Amino acid sequence: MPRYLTYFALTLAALGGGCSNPAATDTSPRDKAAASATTPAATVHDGRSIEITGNDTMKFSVTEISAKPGEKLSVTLVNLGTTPKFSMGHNWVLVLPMPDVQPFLSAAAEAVTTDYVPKGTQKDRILAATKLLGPNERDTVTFTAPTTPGRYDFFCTFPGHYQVGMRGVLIVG
Ligand SMILES: [Cu+2]
Repeated sequence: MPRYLTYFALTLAALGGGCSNPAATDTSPRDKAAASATTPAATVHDGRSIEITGNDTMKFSVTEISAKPGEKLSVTLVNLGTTPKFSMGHNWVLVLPMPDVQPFLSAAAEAVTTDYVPKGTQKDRILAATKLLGPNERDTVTFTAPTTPGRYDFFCTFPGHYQVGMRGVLIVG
């Protein structure tokens, strides 16, 4: 409590009350207004916001997302782990349905220079992707859900993380 308020309170106490003192009720709303003015506004993204965390256990906090066809979504991935990015980076990559995900994962594992995001034809299968994140980093990707109802897999393309279970599904319907 600021010193002048302490003094004010003590003065009121000394006077034996203050519940009905108009000065006291005047002060409170003004303080609240000042406090909210200095509170930073929340970051606004387009579309429905979905926050997903990942950590050193190589799992996503959200493994199923439902969306309407063509709905605008804003996915934020937060890496809450502590292991350095070069050995435990995480990203969130949404892909088109494919008969076998293995070729995609192999291409991703080899794409060291592009943060494990594959190039060429495999890249064309990506619908949305965040950056590869180290500890305490976050990234948001805004995209439009496919207009075709169905199940769209998402996962982390850091080598081995899909296999451990760092994956989930976007259900459009
Ligand atoms: Cu990962």
